[in-house]
Amino acid sequence: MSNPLYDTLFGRHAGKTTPFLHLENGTSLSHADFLARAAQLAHAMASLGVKPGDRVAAQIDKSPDALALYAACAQAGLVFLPLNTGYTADEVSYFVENSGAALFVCQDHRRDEMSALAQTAGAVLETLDQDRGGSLAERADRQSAEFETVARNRDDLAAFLYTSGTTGRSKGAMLTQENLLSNAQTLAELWQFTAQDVLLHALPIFHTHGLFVAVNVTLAAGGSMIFLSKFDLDFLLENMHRATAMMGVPTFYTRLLEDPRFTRDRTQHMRVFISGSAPLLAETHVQFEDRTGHRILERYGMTETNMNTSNPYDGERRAGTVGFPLPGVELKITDPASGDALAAGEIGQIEVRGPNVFKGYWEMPEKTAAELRENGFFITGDLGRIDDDGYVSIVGRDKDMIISGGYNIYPKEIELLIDDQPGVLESAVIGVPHPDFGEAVLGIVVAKPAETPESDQILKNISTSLARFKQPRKLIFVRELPRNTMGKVQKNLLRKEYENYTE
Ligand code: MCA
Ligand code: AMP
Repeated sequence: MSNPLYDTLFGRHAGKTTPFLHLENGTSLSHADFLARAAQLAHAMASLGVKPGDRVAAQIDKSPDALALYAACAQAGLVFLPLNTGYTADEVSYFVENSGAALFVCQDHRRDEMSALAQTAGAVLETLDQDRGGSLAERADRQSAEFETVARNRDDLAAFLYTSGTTGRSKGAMLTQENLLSNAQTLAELWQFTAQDVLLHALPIFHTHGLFVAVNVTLAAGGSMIFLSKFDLDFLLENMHRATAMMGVPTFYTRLLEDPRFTRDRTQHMRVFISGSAPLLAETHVQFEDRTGHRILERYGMTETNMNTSNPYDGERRAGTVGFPLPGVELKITDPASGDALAAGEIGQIEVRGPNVFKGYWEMPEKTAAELRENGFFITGDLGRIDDDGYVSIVGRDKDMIISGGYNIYPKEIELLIDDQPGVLESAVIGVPHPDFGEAVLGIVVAKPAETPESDQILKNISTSLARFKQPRKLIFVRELPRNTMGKVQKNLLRKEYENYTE
């Protein structure tokens, strides 16, 4: 019986005793050991009554066990739903409930905090920690290291990733085996990954970039990873000579460039540096080449689509562009009002179609219909242009979204919380330039007449409902928000007014 995702990414490495994960403590884990652990975790989940097709939500620290949980879900035919460890219990409760997760795996130290929400959602609660600790790890320790792979086909769901919207509640993007597999294989080939590659992996594994791009591409090629629990500049610099490739958000590259220890010598052994998730400034691209001789390879993707475009591996990597549509992916620029395709060079909304495009939003047929056309094209919400040579550039966003350090933040979610605070009439949340994170979150607030709400109190109140990285760095009080004739807040004017704001 076959299970394309498991067989292609994991199963074919069975029995290999060569290292798969090189860990920070100097030890390594072979493919065989990794797969044995995945099998134990698959048994552990089955013993808890979790069945093929069930969702498994996981808010756990990055570790070999956390990655093995992903492999275990693939092998057992479960839908993996990874969650940012920064999310508060309020945020998590929505995901667990909305997805109907059968199992919720959290960090051991947060078990008490999470137990009520798991119970309300009807999910079994287990814990998993970095060093094989936690109740699920202990249960797995007692299981067999061989698990009979559950049959799946390419159209079956493999993962749910939640992505917020401009109107409020997060949507669960349903990704199939085909979505993940086709993208991993295409990228591995395009970027010429082989079994000899060693990827410096410092990204979180709860988002598309760290999990489906970095991990799946490495697995598709049979390579290995230097697997950091989080971004650590010193460790990266010290270990770069052992690696051949790196993937990161632009903040990774600007941080490296800020450090004088990051020299041409240190990058000699590297084959490729890949960037995505947020715009890479053309000046960073140029600075990077001046310092190291390497031209960063920038690509563009989304939670709903995995990767859509990439600069070429062999051809010219053009700064300020995200390259060409991937093989098998169609991309067009359309008029946001009519949906008609625009001529080359014109700016419009980016639409994509291909085996990478998701199946829709979980139990949200209207939202799915609004963004995923019947003909298969997905409306990305990004604004772009294709130049005469076919390179795609992203010139802006039709959606109201902030990208901070590679994390996407939807202002609406924050505005709703601020607007609920005593003494607040209304608010607008915007992204302003930030030297490290690219953009930082700023809240512009209007108080109710004759009221004087306290900034610190508002920030404190909303902090229990909002991950730290989403919380505004500061609130600025104004008498009124600029509006157009339709009454819509003109965020472009606010962004212009506060563009030189520094913390
Ligand atoms: C941490 N902090 C942040 C961020 N990260 N604030 C705003 N934006 C952030 N991204 C805050 C913390 O809450 C803390 O606040 C302070 O900064 C220091 O935290 P620390 O953990 O030390 O930060 P760090 O480890 O240096 O993290 C920065 C980081 C990290 C390495 C840039 O955010 C990161 O790994 N980002 C990658 C995100 C990613 O993988 N995106 C891919 C999404 P305080 O001190 O005030 O408490 S997938 C995607 O977008 C699509 C599909 C694609 O195309 O890839
Ligand atoms: P998400 O699906 O929430 O992870 O975020 C995807 C969004 O990140 C895209 O719609 C783009 O707006 C943005 N993005 C990803 N890669 C790039 C890139 N290379 N340049 C500019 N924006 C990017």
